[in-house]
Amino acid sequence: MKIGLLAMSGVRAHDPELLRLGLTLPGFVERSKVVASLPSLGLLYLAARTPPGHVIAYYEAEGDGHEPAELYACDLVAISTFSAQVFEAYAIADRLRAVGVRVAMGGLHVTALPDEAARHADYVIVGEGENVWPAVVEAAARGEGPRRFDAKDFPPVDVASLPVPRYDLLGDQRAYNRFTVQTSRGCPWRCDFCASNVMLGRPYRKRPVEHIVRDIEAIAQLRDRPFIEFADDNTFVDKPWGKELCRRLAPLKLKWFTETDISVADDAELLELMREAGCRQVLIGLESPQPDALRGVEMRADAKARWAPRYLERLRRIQDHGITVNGCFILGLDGHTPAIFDQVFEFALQVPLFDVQVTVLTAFPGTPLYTRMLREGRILEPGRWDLCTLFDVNFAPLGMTAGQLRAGIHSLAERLYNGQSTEQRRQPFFKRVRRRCAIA
Ligand code: B12
Ligand code: SF4
Repeated sequence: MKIGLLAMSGVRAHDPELLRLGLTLPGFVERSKVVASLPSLGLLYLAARTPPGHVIAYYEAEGDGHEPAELYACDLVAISTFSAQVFEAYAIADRLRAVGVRVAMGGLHVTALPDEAARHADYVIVGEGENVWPAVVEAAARGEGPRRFDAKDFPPVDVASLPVPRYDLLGDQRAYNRFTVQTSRGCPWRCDFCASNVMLGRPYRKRPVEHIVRDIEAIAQLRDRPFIEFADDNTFVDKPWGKELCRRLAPLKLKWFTETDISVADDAELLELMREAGCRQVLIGLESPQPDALRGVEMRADAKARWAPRYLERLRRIQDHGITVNGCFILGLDGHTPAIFDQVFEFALQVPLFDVQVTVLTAFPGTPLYTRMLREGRILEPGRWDLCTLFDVNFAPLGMTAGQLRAGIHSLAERLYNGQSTEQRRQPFFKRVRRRCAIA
């Protein structure tokens, strides 16, 4: 069979005012530009698990109507879904099926809502794909009719036996400036809004360090000095393993970025090793500078509410080690009033945070937050998955109106990302790094 893997690429946002701001504020577009060109790691894993005897190719679509023509010559097309682009993916799937191409759909959105996806796909896959995919390919090769595959009915994915993702399929047609590698799957915490962790419902699992190095070396065969983005939920949960990882990465002379919780700040040795291993930035979900607004958000141990009172000193400690922080705030939490916009702005400058990401509270399907908001009648337009962008408001906040939330994020974005604030947030970091270099 000829198999096409289709990733929906780019970032999504509908709010016209934010889109306008995005065009004029460099700090706002920087990260979106960088991340928009990341390939789909999930599909590259499936490619590596495809049984022999099939021809396989990787494609990307920027949106509905932009799918490559080559897909129509495939026997089977596998589409990976996030909520924000799922309607575009469904439209493409419908067109492919209309001309007889079989369509398999998996990923986070489909895992949460398999019945919805079954209206648009021949094969719907729930959960992690690696051990299910060979059965999907065989079903398609036999010409089997529509069917659902659940990862629970297959052996669980052992992260110690993951293959090298087929990075070689990416070719040269897109300017991929970063590559994703996973060092771990899952997260020990349970934030009520988190779509990535809750969805797959598996415990935190870390990969053998030598496999991570093996995957990075595979990327280095294709690109000189690649920038690596670890596509983890929370990389440095296990500190001794994290240190071992950094020791193995250091000789590779890489630059990398990852997502982690703030507990890295409490281990000076780890921070030192991270910097020596090429860590350029850590993205940390702070969610709110206000501990009260965080109460109950992390459902296992109220970790974020407990951490928040010491955010300032811990963030400074990370940046003092020469690693920039991208601090992420969620606006519109139940404990937030319109005062939150000034509080976030002041906090970002007080640290000062090298990068800041402000997004609106988003109820992704499958999350505890979504179930609660639906029960409370607070979703403004139920089923509008295209609004699950992290930038579009689709719920009624408690401490302000939806309009105040929209206006607040607009003005906050304008204040945070203008040239003067960006300079104010970044300059102290550069000064400290120069001082460190002079001392060393
Ligand atoms: C890298 C990344 C991106 C890249 C994606 C590149 C790409 N084309 O895949 C970019 C930067 C483009 C991106 C964009 C967006 N992202 Co993003 N992103 C991530 C991140 C950090 C890692 C994803 C990843 O690589 N995971 C590792 C792989 C191995 O897992 P996977 O993709 O889930 O695939 C496995 C299974 O799902 C399954 N599977 C997946 N697809 C298929 C298909 C078939 C046929 C089968 C059988 C199985 C299968 O098998 C795979 C292997 O086990 C996650 C956070 C996270 N930790 O997951 C957020 C995350 C996925 N992103 C998110 C969001 C909200 C967005 C945006 C909407 C942001 C925006 N405003 O634009 C956009 C979506 C637009 C779009 N193009 O779809 C949310 C999604 C929530 C949801 N339910 O949709 C997440 C979970 C972050 C979060 N916690 O909020 N993102
Ligand atoms: S700490 Fe991050 S990855 Fe872990 S559950 Fe919370 S939001 Fe998700």
